[in-house]
Amino acid sequence: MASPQIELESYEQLNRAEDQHTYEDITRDHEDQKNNSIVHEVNISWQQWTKLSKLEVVMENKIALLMTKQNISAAQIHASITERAELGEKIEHIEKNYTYLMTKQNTLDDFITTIGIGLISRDCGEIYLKRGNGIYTIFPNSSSSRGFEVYCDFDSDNGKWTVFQRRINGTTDFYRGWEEYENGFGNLETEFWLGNQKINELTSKGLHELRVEITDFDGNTGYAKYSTFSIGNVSTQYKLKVGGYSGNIGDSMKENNGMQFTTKDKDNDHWPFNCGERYKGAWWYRRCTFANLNGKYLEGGQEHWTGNTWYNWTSSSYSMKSSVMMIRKAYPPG
Ligand SMILES: [Ca+2]
Repeated sequence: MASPQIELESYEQLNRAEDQHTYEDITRDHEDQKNNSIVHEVNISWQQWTKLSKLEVVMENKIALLMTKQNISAAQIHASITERAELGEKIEHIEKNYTYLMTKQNTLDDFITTIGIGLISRDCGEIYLKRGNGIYTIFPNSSSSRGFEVYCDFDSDNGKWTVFQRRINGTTDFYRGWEEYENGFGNLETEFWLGNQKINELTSKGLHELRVEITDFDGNTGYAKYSTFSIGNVSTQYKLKVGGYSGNIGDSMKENNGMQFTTKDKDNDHWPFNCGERYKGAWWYRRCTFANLNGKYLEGGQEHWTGNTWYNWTSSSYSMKSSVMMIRKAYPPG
């Protein structure tokens, strides 16, 4: 960097030199400058003009290109805006469809729930998908998830019967104690007692009717129907309520109405001794009974009070070849 003192000296020298210029010098310098400037202008025009023209064309082309690009950008922006608008419409459409489908799904869910509740059968009268007579799972207590298997009869007397007792060939021993009668035993396809707990559960709500079918060893069949049937829970000792007889084998259960259940190990009867032991069965004995369908299975039409008897049909202690006891919901007339 030059010192300010040197700069000042140079400036003063220059001033002194200028002071020495004569008028002629000044005039000549002026003329020279004028000529030089003309030459200078001409020189620029000739050297640069072509270049400038070319540059101008290039610039114009570039401007044109930029304009095109700008137009393309504008078009693209416009297209984007249009696309966005279309996309917005599509989204709106999808949202509407979604709302509609959700409504449909809710309706369908309600329908399935209704059908689902409908498909839960409380007894054989509510089986929708019937596969003929046989074993089905029912849920007698709709507020509980506990279901159990029963045998359904859809043929006898307009069907819908839930079977709770069957004897056909004597392969199952029916001379059993309280607990087994309470919980049930045997094979639902052949011989069984469904169980007092389950019979109570089945008959504790609504009215039920009872149908008894018996067959002797000569192939004769008969039935007894009771318009009222239920048994109480364990606290009542599974007390029987039965009445409203109709049929063709006589009312052999009249004496059992209002009685508690008796087994060989639990005496709830009105007889001084145990009717269960005496009759080799388990029943709603009073001072014993006219019906003893859980008695011994005796072959070939034997007569004995310990047998599978229905006194009012034969006026004897004839032991039946088969017996079936079943219930279904009874609807009050009208
Ligand atoms: Ca007794």
